[in-house]
Amino acid sequence: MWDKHNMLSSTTTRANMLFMLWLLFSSWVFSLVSATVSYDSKAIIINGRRRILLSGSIHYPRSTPEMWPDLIAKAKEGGLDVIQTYVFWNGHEPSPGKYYFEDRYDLVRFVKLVQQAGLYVNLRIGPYVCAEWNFGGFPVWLKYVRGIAFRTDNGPFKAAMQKFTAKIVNMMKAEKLFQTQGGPIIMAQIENEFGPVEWEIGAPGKSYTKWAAQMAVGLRTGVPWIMCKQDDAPDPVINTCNGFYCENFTPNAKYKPKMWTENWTGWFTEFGGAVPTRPAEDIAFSVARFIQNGGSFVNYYMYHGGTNFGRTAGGPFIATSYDYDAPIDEYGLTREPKWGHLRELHKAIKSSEAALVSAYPTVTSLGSKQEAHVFKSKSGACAAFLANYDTRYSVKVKFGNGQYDLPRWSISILPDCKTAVFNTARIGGAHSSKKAMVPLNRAFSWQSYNEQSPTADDREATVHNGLWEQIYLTRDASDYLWYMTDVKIDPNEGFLKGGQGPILTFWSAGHALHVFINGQLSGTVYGGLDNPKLTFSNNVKLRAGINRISLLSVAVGLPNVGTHFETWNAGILGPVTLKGLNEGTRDISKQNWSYKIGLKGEALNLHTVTGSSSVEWVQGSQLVKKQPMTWYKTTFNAPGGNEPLALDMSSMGKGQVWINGQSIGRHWPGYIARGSCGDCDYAGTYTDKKCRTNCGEPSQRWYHVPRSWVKPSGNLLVVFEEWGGDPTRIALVKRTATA
Ligand SMILES: *[C@@H]1O[C@H](CO)[C@@H](O)[C@H](O)[C@H]1NC(C)=O
Ligand SMILES: CC(=O)N[C@H]1CO[C@H](CO)[C@@H](O)[C@@H]1O
Repeated sequence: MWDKHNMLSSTTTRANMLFMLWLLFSSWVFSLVSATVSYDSKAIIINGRRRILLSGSIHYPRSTPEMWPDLIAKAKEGGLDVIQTYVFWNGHEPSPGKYYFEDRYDLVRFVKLVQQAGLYVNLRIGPYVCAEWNFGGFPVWLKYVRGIAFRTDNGPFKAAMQKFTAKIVNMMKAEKLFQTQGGPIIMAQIENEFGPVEWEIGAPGKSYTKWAAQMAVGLRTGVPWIMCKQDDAPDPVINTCNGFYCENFTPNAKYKPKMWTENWTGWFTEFGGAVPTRPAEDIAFSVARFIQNGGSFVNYYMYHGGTNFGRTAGGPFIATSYDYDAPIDEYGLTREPKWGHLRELHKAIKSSEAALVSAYPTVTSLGSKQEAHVFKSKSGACAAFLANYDTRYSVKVKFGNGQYDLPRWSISILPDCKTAVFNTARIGGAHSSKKAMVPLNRAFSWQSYNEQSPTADDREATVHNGLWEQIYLTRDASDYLWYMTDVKIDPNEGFLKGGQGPILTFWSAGHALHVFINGQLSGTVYGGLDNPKLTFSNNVKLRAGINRISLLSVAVGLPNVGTHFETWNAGILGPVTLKGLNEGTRDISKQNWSYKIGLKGEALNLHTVTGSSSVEWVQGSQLVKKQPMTWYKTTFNAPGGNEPLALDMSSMGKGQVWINGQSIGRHWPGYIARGSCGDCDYAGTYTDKKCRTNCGEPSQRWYHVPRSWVKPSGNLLVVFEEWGGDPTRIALVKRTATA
């Protein structure tokens, strides 16, 4: 019953047999041999049945456990079969050997909720995850293991990676969560988009890939492993495609199915960048195009993006919102018409499943830019996809005995080869309404506390002769590191007799920085996603005698992508010079510098109820506004109802926000989105530069306040503001459907 594509060569047959042997062996390891997951050239096979699988990424720490059941239910209602998630190592092992699997990091609970909903799980263990997540998911302590180099043929790294991967696999096994044990996990992923790195680093990369595949397979999960963006994924690991389109992807062996593990539903937002969106018509088109070309597994990255709470955002400069223009928005509400349109697409694909999994497509031309892909099985099932690739013209095509209207850049699906039940460019009107932020008219009553800049003689500071890299000192326990030194100015300096002060110049590896001279803010500089590095070069006001120079270097998320990104520095590495003195230019890099990790307010836990009562706050007419380095606090009662909540922070600059001691993330509405926001025609190849919004406005104005973090009354809201802002204009809003 197979057409020519299915005539297996003897080598592939042999490989298939080896694979079957491997499967038999791995299932033998478990006492429960009831369920199996395997694959062939067509599809993933679950319990003997080939399946077209529609999957969506939901990252458990990017929402709250209270949100999970509803997110999963909406994914199911949207027509998904599989939930895909990464596993976030740095969340699970904050210090070596000390594991954390509670609250938002309760992986077992998340997987079990997916199981209860009747969906499958694709567990992308990584443990490198990229994901715009801090340090790509690696714990920062890992960088300081002796002799380590990440993601290459390196002993200490491989040992650590294997230990964590085995820990997760064993945890899943102990809870019987693999499909072969009756659980929902049908697939696991090792590494992540390593192909491009391997290409760059060569031989050690190649042997690392082999090792990673063998190590993973050796853990005997009983379910297939995948490697995405890894053309040389060794058998039996399946290599899969990531991208905005994947229709032309072919796996590296004829006996592997064509899988698309990251279909980007939108794109992430960076502070300082415009907000990318992707039209629903184009996503639907890309998915239909993949399926019509023989694809059998599609994952939406992201189906729900969520929030980079706390300091989990990677980068540097990744925004707190990880909304991703996904079918379920950051707040857990369906995004229309995207969610509804894709649900219709999924129904059409599922109605065609019998034909799709049992036949290869016959492709015929219907015009210069039009094609029919027909799947006809021996048993009589027939499904057709009629495609119009023309970005400018819609056309009428003849197919079978019928005529079909194909809008430009669209695909119609005919599950019986006769009736077009869905077209990717035709969005039905039945989808529920759009959502908007609606202010809840209640003013907060604020109190303020001023964070003084410390000086080189600070008793808690560490003194070092010369400059230190930032993360080496902070170990990322805080965004903030103070670099402090004293500069002696002779009363005879020329500039003191009128004229400008000397020019202070330094270079920093990033990411943002404030300059304080004798307690006064004398400048703020920051980099951006394209270039986190920054230079400060400005006249500063110095006086005769001792001058206190305090530089606050600020990290905004550690890098998550790039070859050996773990070696990227942050902070002031020098030289630091003063130009325009009688002696000419003085290099102050090599003198004594004092270092202080974090803010005073952080050390005092001002974001908590007990901590916040440890200092004197002022209020009323004394309330400090538009001053840098200010802490604000207020208490409020929760609004009724159950709509998601957010804070409108547009009157503020940069800092961090906490509700009842929990960090809702970094705020940075002062970083205005650069670039141009042009037209957004759904037709034509999508890139993340197309269909952008928010240009000239804050990259992120609203910050999600999870409902489960607020109690009916007496909620403590704390804001730390670096730049200066007007807290009286911070507003609580609810996200709700507009009429
Ligand atoms: C620099 O710091 C070291 C170590 O704290 C100290 O012994 C030394 O006296 C300092 N030098 C100056 C010039 O202050
Ligand atoms: C190389 C790259 O950008 N990879 C990324 C693909 O998609 C998302 C971006 O949101 C990342 O998580 C991947 O790792």
